[in-house]
Amino acid sequence: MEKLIITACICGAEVTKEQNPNVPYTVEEIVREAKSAYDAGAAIIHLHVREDDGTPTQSADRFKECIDAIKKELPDVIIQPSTGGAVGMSNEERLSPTLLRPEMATLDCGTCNFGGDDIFVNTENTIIEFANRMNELGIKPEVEVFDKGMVDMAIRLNKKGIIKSPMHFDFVMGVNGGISGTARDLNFMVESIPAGSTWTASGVGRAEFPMVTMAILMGGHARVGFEDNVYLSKGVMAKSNGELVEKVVRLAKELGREIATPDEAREILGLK
Ligand code: KMH
Ligand code: ZN
Repeated sequence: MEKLIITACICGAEVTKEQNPNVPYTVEEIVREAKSAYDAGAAIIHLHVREDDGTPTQSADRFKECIDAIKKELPDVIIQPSTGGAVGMSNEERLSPTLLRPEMATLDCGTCNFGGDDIFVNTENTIIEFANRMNELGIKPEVEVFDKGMVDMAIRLNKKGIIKSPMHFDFVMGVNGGISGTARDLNFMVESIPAGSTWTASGVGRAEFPMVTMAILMGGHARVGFEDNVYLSKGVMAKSNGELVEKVVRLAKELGREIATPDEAREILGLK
């Protein structure tokens, strides 16, 4: 089986220090968390950034500051900025980090409830606008899907040439408003994508490690991090993103999957 690419979603936009004091806000904290994840075996850092007080921002300047600081410590890591940002941000704001021409960025392929009164809005025209921007700038999209209809949207846009082949999906399972984090539903997602696609599974909260274990067994790739879950196991707070990545590495070892370096991940994902 292909080597396992581990993505660490170290920061997110919604999770706070109240939920886990190790959630990073400042540039120094973001570098610390990226380094802990990389040292443990992560090849990709899925990046959101914050103001020092924790407010989510999509400012290109703040992204540049964080990416430069991470790259100084970890020159070969793949950095994948979010274009999802936080609920309620404008499209222009969300697209800002693409101006830095990262190797990859997320492309959210549909609208869904996000708990309480929150709705994460991605109309068809938004998805097309974001995909076109990434094509122009040579950025490989990670197709973020929170529900099965979003897979179908990506396939429709792929047939029109708007999202290029081979597509790389991230199945975000267990969002309050999206598809549930169960083996049955992950299997449904995996069976729905075109041959030749690659995929990563991530699970929110308690679904994190079950989804990652399934991905290891099924030949997919794995995402963990504070954005999705702040616990190492039931009732045990993770001290760092690195601890979450270490657990994936242990599971992979037990189940016979080797871990991909960033350059091996570039090869698997067809990054330039
Ligand atoms: N924070 C969510 C509203 C992404 O990074 O592309 C969107 C999100 C997805 O996290
Ligand atoms: Zn994200």
